[in-house]
Amino acid sequence: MADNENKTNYGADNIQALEGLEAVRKRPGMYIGSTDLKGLHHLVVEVLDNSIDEHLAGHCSKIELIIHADNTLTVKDDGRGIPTGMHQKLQKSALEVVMTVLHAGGKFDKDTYKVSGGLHGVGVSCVNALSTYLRAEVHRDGQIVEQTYSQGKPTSEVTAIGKSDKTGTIITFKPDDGIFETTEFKYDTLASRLKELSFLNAGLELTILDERHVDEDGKPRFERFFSEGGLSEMVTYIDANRTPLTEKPIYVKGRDEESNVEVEVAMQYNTSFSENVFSFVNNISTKEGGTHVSGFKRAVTRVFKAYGDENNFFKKLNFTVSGEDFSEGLTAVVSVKVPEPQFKGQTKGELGNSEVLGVVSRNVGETLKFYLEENPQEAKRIIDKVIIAATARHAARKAREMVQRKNVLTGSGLPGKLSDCSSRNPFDSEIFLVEGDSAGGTAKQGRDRGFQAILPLRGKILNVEKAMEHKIYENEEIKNMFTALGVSIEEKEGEKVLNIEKLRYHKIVIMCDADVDGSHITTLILTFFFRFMRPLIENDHVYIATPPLYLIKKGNNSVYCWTEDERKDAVKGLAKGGSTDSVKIQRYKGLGEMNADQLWETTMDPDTRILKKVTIDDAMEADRVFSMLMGDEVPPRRAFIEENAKYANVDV
Ligand code: 0RA
Repeated sequence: MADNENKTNYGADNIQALEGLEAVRKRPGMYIGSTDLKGLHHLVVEVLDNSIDEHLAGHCSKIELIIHADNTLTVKDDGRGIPTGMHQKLQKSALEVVMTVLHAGGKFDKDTYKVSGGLHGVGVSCVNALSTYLRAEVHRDGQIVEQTYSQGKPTSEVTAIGKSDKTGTIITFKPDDGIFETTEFKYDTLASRLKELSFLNAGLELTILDERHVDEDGKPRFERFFSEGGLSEMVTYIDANRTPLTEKPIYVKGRDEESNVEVEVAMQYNTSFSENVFSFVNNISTKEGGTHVSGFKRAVTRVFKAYGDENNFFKKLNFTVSGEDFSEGLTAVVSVKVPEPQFKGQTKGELGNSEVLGVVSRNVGETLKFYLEENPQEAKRIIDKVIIAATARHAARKAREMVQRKNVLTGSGLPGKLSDCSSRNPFDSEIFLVEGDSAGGTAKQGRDRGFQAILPLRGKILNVEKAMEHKIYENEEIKNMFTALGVSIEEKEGEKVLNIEKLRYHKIVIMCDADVDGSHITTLILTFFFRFMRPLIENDHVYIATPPLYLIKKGNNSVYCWTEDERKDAVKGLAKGGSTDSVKIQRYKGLGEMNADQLWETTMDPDTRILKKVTIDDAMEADRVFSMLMGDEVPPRRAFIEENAKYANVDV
């Protein structure tokens, strides 16, 4: 037990018993958030978190994840193993208690775990309750012990099945298809979580094996994630397609004795204009930030401002620099470990613990101050960048105010190009952002004007990844989007926030040609939404229309097709076994090649169209993709587009 700080010998009796598992099956949403794809993956996260806790306690160096051919999943770790001794009060093996009693993960026992994982923190017993089959295998005290379950109930005794000189836990489970909408795991979702975990836990090895996808040599898809550099390496990875201002990220690590809060930060400035702060509490991403992010920003502003003032760098400015000037072109990862985290906000993605703010601010402040003193050249480069940001912000505010003032001056303020719908109820109103005036005209004729509005956008909209902020607010197409949508950027406590209270349409549909240019324009519009109107994506308001690729005709019969397979089937179907010569194939390249009726039928009619919802599963990957697609470096962009050319748009 030498490496266990708390010197508590974790035995079977430390595990507290609480509730039964029926509650979990009755109301799964209450425990794992939802029963959709997200809920399904939450099961994996829940098991993984237990293994990560073993790593944080200093007992686990490797975690293996296996997706089996039938979507059964295995998580294997080399931690201490779930205790298997007799639980005195319950007269059962501790293993059975951990697996079958809610909240019996030991996590609620503060002496045992330095940090508790899991956003919901419900433990493996929930996973067990929601699985038709689960098997736990524990290597501990020289033995291998197993037990199996179904829907949370044991289907065997806790049985010793052999000897082992190792320790660890292997959990294999099959999610209940009577509970989940889908039970098919997504490789990318799981792999990117493992990648993230490898950065957050330097030195921990994580692997994923997908037995569903076997290559030509019969080998299943496999990846290994391991980071020696941790958060600094993560920042370098995120900024792979940006130009850094300094040679290496600035790294901060500290711990507060009193609160037992641990702080780890890596940060680096680059030549771009966007701010990218990713934050985590106990390895869980906090999308809405919280006290740890506030503490970080406070320290950055305070230290840089004091340094600039002391050295008279800001003398020539006739206005004061503000907090946001210090975060332009800043990429940072803020990771804290908090013994009893409190999560707030609608999606519980914001840290609430007030003690964390001071701890982060103090630790980051000290390291930064030291860094600036030690590295005057880098410091000067960063301050110069801050001065440019402040000057640009000044210009941008004026431009933004112009856009917003103009609204008030011109009555309704709606752009002249907008063909609005008659409904004034945002809940059932839709707006189509259409590439080009001509397609805009067709869409205008084809739409249901009751609830569908059309805003044509001229050609390629501004690339916001490269442009200065004030240029963005001066851009005609972007101004039109702000005013048509009814959203505005406001400043609250020095931070820009998007006000979507007056959003005029709850569905915003990007409709572009199904060719390379069209997907480029879609990407430009998405980049704009991602950087300037992200809450619209986060609240499920943004969609992509999918016009068909082909119209297959024979005589009076015709079929629309969206894929190559559909095209082949349609040609065969219409030929009815006869010659295919009389079957006409029309390839649609542009929306303009369809008439108004066809466009309505295939792409706009809610009963028949296919809309793709734009989501941000993984903000880090989305940021990398956008900075790559729209940034300075050409080679990675070309490689990406060549690789993904078939799949018209970027999956975010
Ligand atoms: C309860 C107590 C201890 C560890 C675990 C549960 C545990 C659970 C899982 C789930 C997957 N892998 C796991 N590894 C460990 C503490 C054990 C001790 O103090 O020896």
